[in-house]
Amino acid sequence: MKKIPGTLFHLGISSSKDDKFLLNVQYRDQLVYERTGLIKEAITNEVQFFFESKNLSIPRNRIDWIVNEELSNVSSTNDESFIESTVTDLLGEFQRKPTEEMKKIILIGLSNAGKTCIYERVFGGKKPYELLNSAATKGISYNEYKVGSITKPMIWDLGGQQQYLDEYHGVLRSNIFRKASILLYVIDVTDTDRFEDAREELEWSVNQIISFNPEAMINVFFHKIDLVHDEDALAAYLKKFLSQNISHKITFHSTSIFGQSLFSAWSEIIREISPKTTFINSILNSLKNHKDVKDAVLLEKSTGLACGSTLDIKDEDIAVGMLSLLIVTINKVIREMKLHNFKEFKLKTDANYVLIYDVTQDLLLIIILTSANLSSESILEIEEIGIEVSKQIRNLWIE
Ligand SMILES: Nc1nc2c(ncn2[C@@H]2O[C@H](COP(=O)(O)OP(=O)(O)OP(=O)(O)O)[C@@H](O)[C@H]2O)c(=O)[nH]1
Ligand SMILES: [Mg+2]
Repeated sequence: MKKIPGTLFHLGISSSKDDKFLLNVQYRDQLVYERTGLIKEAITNEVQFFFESKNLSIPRNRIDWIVNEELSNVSSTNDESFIESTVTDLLGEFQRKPTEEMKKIILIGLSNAGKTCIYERVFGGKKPYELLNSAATKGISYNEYKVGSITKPMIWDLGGQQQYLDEYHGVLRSNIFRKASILLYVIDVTDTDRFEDAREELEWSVNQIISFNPEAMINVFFHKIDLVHDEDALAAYLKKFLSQNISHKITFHSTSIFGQSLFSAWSEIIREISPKTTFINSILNSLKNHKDVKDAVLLEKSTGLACGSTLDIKDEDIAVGMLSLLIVTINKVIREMKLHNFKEFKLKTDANYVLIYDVTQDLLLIIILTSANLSSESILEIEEIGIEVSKQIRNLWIE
């Protein structure tokens, strides 16, 4: 509010919808006049009429100056219309796509929790050291990603600064949570002073998403776990503390931009939301039923996410990480040596045998055998099965 010099009146302007403004005038803290839906150019006139009706004569250039001062404040703090219009654009985008293949994922948490880094590490292909100076997200950042044609998550990365959280709790609430399939709540495990705030925000977010979609999946990332000494004790404490008022099932993941934890957490999420997962799993499991096959994994090339796997969840972290590294190296060799397209790769060690097949332009099939000492007939048989299974998976995409 700005005081009108020489009077006891104050004038306030705030933005309302569609680039219109709300004008109000107070006299000794009492609201005495209010007009909504004003265009910018009409405000000075409106103020002048008001004062004329009170038989007060205030020079027009002075009113103009005060109005402009107020307007400049409105536009500098005007995140409302910025963020509201972002959400409107996102929703439009979302509604234009066939919803059965789009999955809306809400990435939310307090400021500085690490949400944007999580996205950039997995889907933006960034290295940890490239993420050390990540800037706070202004409003909502929207990203769409195609995971090996398996599923198309649409990820809303919600800036966590207080002014934005207030918006989410207010007018944007239903736009954000409506039609969302997955809540991905990120908490910075080193930010102990804000554990209680984080708990309240999680509780609120869970209630919102569930009210729109009772089937929604809730995931909590205990993030920046690399900075903690006793990871297991802290995870056990936080599980209890954060879920004290929540009855809906929550899946917890301990994550960090360093190492492989984010990739296995996301692999799990991607598999949960993909309609093709059931088929892939049954194909991979039938492969594993072969007496000489230890495990089978279907890997997405650009992210290294496992779209399907028969590995034990506890082994998957390392195995998927190592396989991704191997594949990056193979691709590099092929590129540098101009060897054209990659078809298959066989790795024999003292103890084991690994077969890698190119399935589609986004997917690789990896078969890990039980032993390196198999007869050449057995290996030949599995190689043929590998080619056949690659075909089956490819058909799943072409149909
Ligand atoms: N040690 C460590 N630091 C991390 C990790 N992830 C993110 N950070 C750091 O945390 C800071 C904040 O990361 P952001 O991803 O920008 O946080 P945000 O949750 O998106 O923040 P807002 O956009 O403001 O809501 C950055 O300085 C990152 O370098 C992690 O796994 N370990
Ligand atoms: Mg961010």
